[in-house]
Amino acid sequence: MSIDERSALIIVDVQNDFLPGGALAVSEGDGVIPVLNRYIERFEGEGGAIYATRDWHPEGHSSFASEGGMWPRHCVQGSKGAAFDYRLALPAGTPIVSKGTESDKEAYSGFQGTHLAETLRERGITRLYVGGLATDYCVKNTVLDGLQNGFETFYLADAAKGVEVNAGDVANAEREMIDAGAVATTLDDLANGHD
Ligand code: VGL
Ligand code: ZN
Repeated sequence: MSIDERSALIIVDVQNDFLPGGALAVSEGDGVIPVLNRYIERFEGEGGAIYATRDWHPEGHSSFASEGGMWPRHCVQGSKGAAFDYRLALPAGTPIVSKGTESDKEAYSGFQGTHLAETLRERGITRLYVGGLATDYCVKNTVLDGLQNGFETFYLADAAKGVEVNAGDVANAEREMIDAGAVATTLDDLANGHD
């Protein structure tokens, strides 16, 4: 079994602010870009769907340190920091899922406060392949919500990087996803049909 029209690649938050030089940079976060581009090629070639999520906060979002939150100001709607990295080869027309758009609500998951689950179901999607930034926040929560919503959910272990606020956060996040029923996979696994 491999990628088909019931499969969706979910690219999480590959935005300038989460990349080196950005406001909330994930160390070596740009390393996921060439790998995600290869997944994009595979999904395009094999008829899979592709979605991209973005963190899309209003000014003064409650997650910002200025408001007592735990993060520096990041991914403000329309800012350069909120834009996708130019190297990410999103096909024209890729649906964009904006989250964290309400001032007083944190939304680490692409499903939270969005219509992603319904959209995927309406399209007949049953399997999700989730990668991007950051493993220990938005990737993890998107994977967990994917499972919660009844999708067979794969974690792209070679195409995700974490913030690691505390040492071990990424390893813990990976364990949590697997324990919840996610399957860790890589490009090689897909090529060899292990999924
Ligand atoms: C994220 C921290 C704050 C993420 C978003 O995309 O993982 N992390 N907002
Ligand atoms: Zn955020």
